Amino acid sequence: MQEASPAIFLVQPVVESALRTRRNVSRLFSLMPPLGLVGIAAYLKERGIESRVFDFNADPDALPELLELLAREKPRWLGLGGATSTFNGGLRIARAAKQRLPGLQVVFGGPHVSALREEILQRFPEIDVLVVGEGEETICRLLESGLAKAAEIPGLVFREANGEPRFTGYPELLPDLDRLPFPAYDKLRGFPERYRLPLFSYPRPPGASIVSSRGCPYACSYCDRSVFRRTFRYNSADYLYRHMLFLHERYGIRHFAFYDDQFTFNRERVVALCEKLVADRLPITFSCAVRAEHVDDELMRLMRKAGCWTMSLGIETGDPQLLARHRSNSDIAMLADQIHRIRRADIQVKGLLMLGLPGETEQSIERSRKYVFSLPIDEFSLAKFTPFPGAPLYSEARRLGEFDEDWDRMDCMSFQFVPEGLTREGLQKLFDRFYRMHFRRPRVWAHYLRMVWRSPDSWRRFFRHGREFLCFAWRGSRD
Ligand code: B12
Ligand code: SF4
Repeated sequence: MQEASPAIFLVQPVVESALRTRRNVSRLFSLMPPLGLVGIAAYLKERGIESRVFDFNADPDALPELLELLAREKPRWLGLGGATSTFNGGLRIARAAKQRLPGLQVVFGGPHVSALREEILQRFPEIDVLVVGEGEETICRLLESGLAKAAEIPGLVFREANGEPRFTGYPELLPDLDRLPFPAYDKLRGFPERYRLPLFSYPRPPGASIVSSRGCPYACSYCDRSVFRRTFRYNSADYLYRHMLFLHERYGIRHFAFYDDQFTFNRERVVALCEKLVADRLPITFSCAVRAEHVDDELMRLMRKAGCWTMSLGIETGDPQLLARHRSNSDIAMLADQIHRIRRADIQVKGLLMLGLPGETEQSIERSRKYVFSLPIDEFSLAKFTPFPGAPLYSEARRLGEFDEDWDRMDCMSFQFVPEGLTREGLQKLFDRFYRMHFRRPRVWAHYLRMVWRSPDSWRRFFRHGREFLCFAWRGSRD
């Protein structure tokens, strides 16, 4: 049977400035599927609408092929996803595509456009329409009814006859996430082999990332929640188990990385999932991100038994005053206690930190470093704070420091924001010192040594690209 020609090409753009610099190496550290786009592709397919998916993260040189296929298959629509850092990359793809296929209509979705909405249509004439917030139902209705009916479809920003952008309001949230089909992984070229979870974050490949809930009820100052907002909806344990089983049986996935904002927010669901994993002895492992107040000893033990390998925790900063200023429910003593408990449950801990928040000082960085180094954390990641559109701090950033809003560089790998009282060079030095001192600690070396047998594939990958990694570690973060 001949396949129907696609109505839309869905594209995940890449951070273009990173491609030109050493930061491109970060793609070797980790490369994850664009779950939003393949989720939309599966949803459209259920409604009889065909699509193609291009992931420029995996294929940074795919533009000629994309343009060739556009000219041959002539879809009506080009849909682009991505965050702030990939927006300009997406724009360049849209321009080239419109030139190649005049009449092509361009729609953008994802966090960046959901946060800036009307401003985007005002500034970028090459974009025809935006999908704001949860995208599945809105894009489906747009493709079925066309731009002429845009005013009747919630979740869009479109141009009225006078050229003024108009937001039709947030769409009703999908009431039951279990009704969503599994993402269309088959639309990703080379899935799962070409995709890779972050180095040392899994015991055995292949791995896959999953997002099994939407929204977060907290309101941290640095976090953009313009897509799923402050609700919390989730897949049931049964759906999630079937999803994992599908990925295990169809693609041989052996490690699952849950990228939920709040994996354990609903305790019963995690208990039910873990009990099923234990009972059925599925030979898999998983990692997830949790908030310290949403795990307890009993849950940790069960999760460990079910295959939990690592828990990531947002620490952000070890300076109590700075933390209280930026994060809901901050209690660094409780956080420390929970980290010890997770370690005692034999689950690895990854700490997620940020440097350069408004109010940061040399002293707060030192306090943060001492706090983190006093804890049994196996790994940590130190992001350079960036005020993203949609985050509460975005509108205040210019008042609280120096903010160079260069979207291409807003990938948390350079200091686009410098808090009052510090300089960019000074911050960079403190950042380098933090990492240097981290890597001088024997427990850190012991951790990587243990990885020789705990995650041999990571070491294989490391040696295969050793030169690039070392070069990146030495200079990459300063590009
Ligand atoms: C997994 C994840 C990653 C992964 C993989 C990303 C990938 N390949 O897609 C990794 C770890 C690599 C990553 C990296 C980064 N991430 Co990230 N990430 C996430 C996370 C946790 C989940 C994304 C996801 O898959 N969600 C599930 C799907 C279903 O939702 P979705 O992608 O939003 O898609 C829906 C809608 O947005 C919309 N939609 C999306 N695309 C499109 C396209 C079209 C055409 C349409 C119509 C609709 C549409 O419809 C979809 C279905 O409802 C989100 C937070 C979150 N909870 O969403 C942050 C998030 C997207 N990341 C963020 C950031 C800041 C980053 C980094 C810059 C820094 C960092 N945190 O490390 C880097 C840079 C990435 C890059 N190169 O651009 C921010 C983005 C903020 C912003 N305004 O830019 C978020 C929102 C976190 C936050 N709350 O601040 N990230
Ligand atoms: S940082 Fe985490 S806890 Fe805070 S609002 Fe964002 S997702 Fe929620």
